[in-house]
Amino acid sequence: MRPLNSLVLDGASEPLFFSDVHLGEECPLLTEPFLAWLDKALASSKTVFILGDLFNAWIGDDLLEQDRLFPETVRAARAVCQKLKAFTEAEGAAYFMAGNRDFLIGPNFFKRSGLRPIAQECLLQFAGRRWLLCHGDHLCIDDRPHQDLRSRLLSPSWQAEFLATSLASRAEFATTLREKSQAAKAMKAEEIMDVNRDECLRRVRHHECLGLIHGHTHRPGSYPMAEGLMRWVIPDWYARPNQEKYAGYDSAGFAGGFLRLTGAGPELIKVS
Ligand SMILES: [Mn+2]
Repeated sequence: MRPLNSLVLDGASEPLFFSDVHLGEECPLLTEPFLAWLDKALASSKTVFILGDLFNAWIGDDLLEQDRLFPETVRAARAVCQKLKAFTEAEGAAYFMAGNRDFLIGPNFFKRSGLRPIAQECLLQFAGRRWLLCHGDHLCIDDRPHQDLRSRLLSPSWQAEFLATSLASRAEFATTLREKSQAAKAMKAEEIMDVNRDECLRRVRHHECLGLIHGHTHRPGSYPMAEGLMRWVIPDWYARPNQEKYAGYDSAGFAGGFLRLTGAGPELIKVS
């Protein structure tokens, strides 16, 4: 299925946006609360967007056909697919944009979930306004090592070669990559891992949009750009590492959220 570069929504139903849920082995406490919120979201809108990093690591759709490797990821993925399939069969529309962790979500996953793939930069026209949707990591141009890795992992030849190896060796690769990325992150300055403001403005001007909606940076909020343009960052999801320690102020042990696009503009909704 070819990813869509643009879409027009008529404004009858306010779309919801999720990103950076990072479901998987590293955060099993998040699966149930997220699935419960997904149910609520699907009941309250006819259009849902997932703008990347739904999973902490996705090493190929054949994950779904087994139970031994990444069992929490597989369990969460099957549940997500089932919910979205029912939603899309009942006339809902659900769109998926690849993040830097789940870019290997492929045709089988799309078929099982009813999700439609959208391109890395996708224009959305809603209620007479144009928004640029992206995951966000391609805007972090000051992080050279990330951009170099990104171009390597997104190349079709690398992906074809990788997918031809065994699931077990792909799992090992993903685990090593994750460890390397965490070690590198600890060494990088905070602002290097954020989007480059000039680049954001360039992309928004290039597409003649009113603003930008993205995830990835884990800095939820709304940020004014030049010329009255706005950049909105969708909330990321995380579970508290130690529920007992934090029990005093958050018994549910997780935090997350989503963005709702209304006729008046985006709204951030945080949940915990
Ligand atoms: Mn990301």
